[in-house]
Amino acid sequence: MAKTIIVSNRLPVKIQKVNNELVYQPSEGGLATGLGSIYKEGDNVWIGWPGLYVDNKSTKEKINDELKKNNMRPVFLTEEEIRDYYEGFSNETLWPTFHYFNNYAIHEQSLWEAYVTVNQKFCKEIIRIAEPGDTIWIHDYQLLILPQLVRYKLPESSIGFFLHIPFPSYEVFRLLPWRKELLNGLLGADLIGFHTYDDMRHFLSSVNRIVSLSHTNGQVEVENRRVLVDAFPMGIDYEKYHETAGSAETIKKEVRYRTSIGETKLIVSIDRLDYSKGIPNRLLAFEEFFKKYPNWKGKVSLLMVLVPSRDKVERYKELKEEIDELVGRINGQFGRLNWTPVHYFYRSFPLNSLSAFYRMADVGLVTPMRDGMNLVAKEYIASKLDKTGVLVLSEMAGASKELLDSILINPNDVDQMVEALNTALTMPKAEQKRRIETMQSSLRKYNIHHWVKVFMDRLHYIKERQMLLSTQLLDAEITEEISERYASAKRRLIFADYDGTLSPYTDDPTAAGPDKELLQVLKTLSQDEKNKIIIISSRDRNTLKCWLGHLNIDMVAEHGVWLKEAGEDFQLIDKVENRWKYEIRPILEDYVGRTPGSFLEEKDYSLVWHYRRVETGLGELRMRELTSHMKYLAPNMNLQVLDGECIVEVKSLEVNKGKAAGRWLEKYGDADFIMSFGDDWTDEDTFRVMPEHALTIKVGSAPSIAEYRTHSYKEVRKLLRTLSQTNRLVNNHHKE
Ligand code: GDG
Repeated sequence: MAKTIIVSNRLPVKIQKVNNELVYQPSEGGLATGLGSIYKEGDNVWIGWPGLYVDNKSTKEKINDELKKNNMRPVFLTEEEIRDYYEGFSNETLWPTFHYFNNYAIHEQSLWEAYVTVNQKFCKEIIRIAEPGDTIWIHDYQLLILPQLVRYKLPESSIGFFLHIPFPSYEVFRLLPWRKELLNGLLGADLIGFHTYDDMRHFLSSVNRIVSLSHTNGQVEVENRRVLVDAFPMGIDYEKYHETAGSAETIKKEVRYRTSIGETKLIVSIDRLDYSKGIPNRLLAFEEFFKKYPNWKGKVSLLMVLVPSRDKVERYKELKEEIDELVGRINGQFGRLNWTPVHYFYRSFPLNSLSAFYRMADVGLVTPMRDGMNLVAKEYIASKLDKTGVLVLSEMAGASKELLDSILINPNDVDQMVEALNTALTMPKAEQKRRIETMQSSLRKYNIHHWVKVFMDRLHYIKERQMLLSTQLLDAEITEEISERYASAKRRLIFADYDGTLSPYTDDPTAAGPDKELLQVLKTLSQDEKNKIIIISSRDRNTLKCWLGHLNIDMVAEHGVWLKEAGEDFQLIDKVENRWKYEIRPILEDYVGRTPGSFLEEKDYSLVWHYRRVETGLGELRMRELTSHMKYLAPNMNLQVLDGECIVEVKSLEVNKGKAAGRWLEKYGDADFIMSFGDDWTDEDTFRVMPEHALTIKVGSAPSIAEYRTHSYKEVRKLLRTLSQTNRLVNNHHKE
């Protein structure tokens, strides 16, 4: 049976050596809880580093066997790998960059190489156990290139990736020397998830600018595979936090803590010690708070838990010293014999203690400079059984997008934090209750189990979409069938669009003329008297004539306004009303004026605004503006607005490619082989008029009514070449 393979840097277990014995403790993290329901089932498995350095074989085997019983597989790391991949590239290059502390980031090739090596190690372990049909879910910034490594080895596999930390804006991400490799690595996944919409759009913009792939509704075409990018705000195990807060053990602890602290009001903050968590700013605000509101002295304390983390990294040591100093300064300045302003703990606590802190706290203070989500904010709300308490939350945390009933602050604004503390401490109970209730009902619904389900559903969705698209692919078998039909036909009609179908798109549309290969294949095909080749393009007639006029082929220019049979001149299809141009031209000219790099092209029966050379992003913005502007005007003026490859074209509804193609279908009603190629949605009009026995072939992956699909113009050429040779082979055969 197909299984799910979870992959993360750390396994959901803590292994420690106590008196030379290995002690296994399940990890309490939200991710472990959320995915627990998955990896513990059947053959499912979790792959990760067990979190400690193991130097001998027999211990490795022991760990291996023990973990196997609990559906886990270890990836062991050498001491150098722990230093360079984990502490180095992951925590000293990626972590600071992704949290906008890019001036803290180190850029060292040797660390990058270790990162690649360890990702390969993870890949090997996946390959060892993955079977066709399995789902692989990779987590977080330590494994950014793993999706692509797995994709190379298992091209058909179903791979999801979730990033737990923020994805920075393009301007920051681009600073990384390995930016391309990192993006391509991620794009090996089928689904890429982020906590927030902002992270997702930062990622898509980097993909667009760095690896030149655009997206439609969060879907990116990567080498003929559709990748879905989406936001999945991670939830917590709501019931667990809610129930723990009501447990006898927690209440017992609360009573004990309260007895030693006394009846002061309490503000609680809980974080891993990290510069991204905004701890010094929080302390500065707390200091300012007593200066601005001295009447709170003696009446409120801050209970600050900092969980030791990455203490081998210099930055973290420095931060620890800075915090120690600030706490000392505040306590020294304001403290009294019977009152401590900051209760500071540099260690971790069991869940019950944490829960007691949440219960006791009048204010939850969460002030990161950047945070992917921040689960502490959510846990604080879930633990408030009596529904009193106020959350003060940084708008730089992903959680701020959901917890709108908290007091949102900018962690760089000390004055604002001071005011927020005062507002929180004086907020009427009824108001507190209203806010907590609203947030609780949302957290209850969007919990960790919901998060896992939605992610998995989306992964299955995109896999199904990919399959749907790939079933129609023009493969070797279908090509052979087409060749046979072609060979036995008496009269053949071949309709083909030009740009994007027979030729690639270029930066300069005037430079997209046919190359030797294309001219040769068209020439060979058109020399066969059974063939009629018709190029149906939106190009102007003079360009088409200049590029292809010397061949024995028919042509349709400007979407069907002009028709030409081989050897003759272009004829106007019908008299078409053109007065609309007076009204529309000034609007398009206005867009040209506002958009450097864009230009207006005037065709006989249409106007085209080009933005191929406009700054990336600006062009798309103006295009959306212009199309919505035009789509509002168009229906009343009997016009059609087409948004194609870096163009917006406005034309009369009376002309279209299908109407033009109809002329040939009528004239050559006896044709027993009809084939039509096209890549954009104007070609759908051609497909639509084709008789049932015709072969319709879409180039690219956009939705289409065509029967078959190819990835690019190259395959169209290949097919045409095959047909032109079929032709020759058959003729030779007859001659023999
Ligand atoms: C990363 C992203 C994102 C803390 N102290 C103790 C303890 N904790 C638990 C908390 C909470 C967890 O650790 C911390 O989670 P956060 O979300 O606050 O932060 P990161 O560790 O940086 O996590 C973050 C997260 O991934 C998930 O995607 O939200 O943005 O940076 O659950 O309760 N638990 C116990 N004792 C402690 O002393 N038992």
